[in-house]
Amino acid sequence: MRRLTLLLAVLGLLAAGCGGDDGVSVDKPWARNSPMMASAGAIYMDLEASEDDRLIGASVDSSIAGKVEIHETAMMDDSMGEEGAMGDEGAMGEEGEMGGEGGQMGAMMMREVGEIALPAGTTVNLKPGGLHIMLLEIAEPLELGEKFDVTLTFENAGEKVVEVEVREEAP
Ligand SMILES: [Cu+2]
Repeated sequence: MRRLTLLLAVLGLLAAGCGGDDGVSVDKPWARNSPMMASAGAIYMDLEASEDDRLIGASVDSSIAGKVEIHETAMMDDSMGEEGAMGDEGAMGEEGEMGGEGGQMGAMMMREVGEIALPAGTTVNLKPGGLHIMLLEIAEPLELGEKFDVTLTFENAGEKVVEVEVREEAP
């Protein structure tokens, strides 16, 4: 029994070591045009840090987009209303509740979050309807199959360049 425990501990260490050499591993990066804004796009991926880290910035070549921000999409609720960014909260709230199945977009809002926390060993998903890297002022609509580089900046792991492919849905 003792030996089995030791073996499991060793396997655990090996597993933890995999892919953690460069600090943050990036899986399944992809991008698409924003369904809501003609001049915008979004990048999604899975991030996992081997030690606590934070994604603090991202950039792409200016031929792809003029501006890159870290965003989060969330269902609009009372706490977002309190921020008052949109003003006229009462009207917005009612609109959202009336939306029903066809009005889901009306109840979704996104905001700039500036950074994404990456707790050690936890996979953080950037995905439609959640966290994403927003491409603003895109020069031309992204074309399916097109590939481009995004430079990710991590607080501890530093910069990492990742190639993303434009797709209709997650790989
Ligand atoms: Cu966004």
